[in-house]
Amino acid sequence: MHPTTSTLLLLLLAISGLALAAPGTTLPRQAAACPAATTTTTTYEAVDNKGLPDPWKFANGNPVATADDFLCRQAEMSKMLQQFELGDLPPPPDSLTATMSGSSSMSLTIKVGSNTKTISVSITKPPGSNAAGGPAMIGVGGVSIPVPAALGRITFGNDACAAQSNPASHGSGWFFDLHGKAHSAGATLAWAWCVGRIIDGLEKLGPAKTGIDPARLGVSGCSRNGKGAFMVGAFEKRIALTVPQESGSGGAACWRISDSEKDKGQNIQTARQIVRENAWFSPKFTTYVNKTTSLPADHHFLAALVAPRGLLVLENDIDWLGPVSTTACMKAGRSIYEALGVKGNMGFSLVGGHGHCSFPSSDNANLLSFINRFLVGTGTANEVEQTTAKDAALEMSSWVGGWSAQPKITLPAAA
Ligand code: MCU
Repeated sequence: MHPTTSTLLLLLLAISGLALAAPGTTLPRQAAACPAATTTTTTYEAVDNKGLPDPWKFANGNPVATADDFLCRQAEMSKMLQQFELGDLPPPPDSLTATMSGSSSMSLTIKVGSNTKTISVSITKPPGSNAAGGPAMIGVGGVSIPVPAALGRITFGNDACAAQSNPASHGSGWFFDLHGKAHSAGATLAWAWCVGRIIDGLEKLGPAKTGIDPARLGVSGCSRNGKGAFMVGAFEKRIALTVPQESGSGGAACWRISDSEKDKGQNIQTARQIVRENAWFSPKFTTYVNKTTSLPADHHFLAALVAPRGLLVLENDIDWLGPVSTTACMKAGRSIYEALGVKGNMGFSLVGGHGHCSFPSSDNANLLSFINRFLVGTGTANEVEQTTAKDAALEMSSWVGGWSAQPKITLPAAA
């Protein structure tokens, strides 16, 4: 039997449908940047705001109503976080060269002004990857989540980029060798910049040499390195999937909510404690840690910066990490994804009863669905919003009750 024109057409449609579903084309990427003309403010005022800052209002009070507005609000959120707590994110380096030594080590030579550093990065190619390369997970100091064997792995030695022993670590590491010891960046933001250089190297060498498709990179890390993984996803837009694990305070928790929990007698890490413990944040942050209600940006904005890309936030019910704070903060973050019509691109899972950084097997399917959706390019992500924190304890209306009505924004189609 000869195929009719309509069956041929159907066949063609099916083929083009398959082509559209190919990995790399279905992954939500960061949309375009904010049109430059609308980003005029370079420094922001402190606020006096008990509730979480309203994502739907610019600092000047203007509403955030369109896709362009949102992209510009993201730029504003990024600058605010840098100004108040993280320090400055430098531009890309003046030059970067990359070479592979053997099949599992990439060497980068990076030049900023008159400073030059050469670093090596350990890479495990995705098994059987072809010239197009496969997906890979970047581990900030390694990963503590089960990464499927089909993925490549990149170990980011974050301590060498910016040290994290104590507050006096600020200024140590190859980030500071390049930018100067007095650079304002806290370690977690420095790590985001350093990961950006690894991605530069992967892009320069190309998938045929590295085995990795730089458009299909995930990032994860646990605890202090989970704070880092969140910053990497928020500030490095080439990351397709961000999985911060048990990042707690300084990661998925909001500063204001942690302070409020502390005031209720919880043994929870707060901003004023964290700057005395380590160099994760900028020295600039010390000005605000005793009055977190003055911050124009809190950590629900980290989720807003990752949006619309894949984000799966994993938490634990350990008091110090702030289960109420991480849940309420990330609920607020997820409502931002919702306004963008991509609520499912962000998941939040707080499962208790397991050791710190030991991944609970009950989350296996959720994690796999996010990896498949955002890195492999197959299937749909599970709908994930679960927590042991009780609704009443979350007091959501006191955190987001003062926000403008949630807009409906459609970001431009992925490039
Ligand atoms: C949850 O991350 C940190 C926490 O912020 C610190 O206060 C504590 O000392 O260490 C945690 C961690 O990194 O554990 C491995």
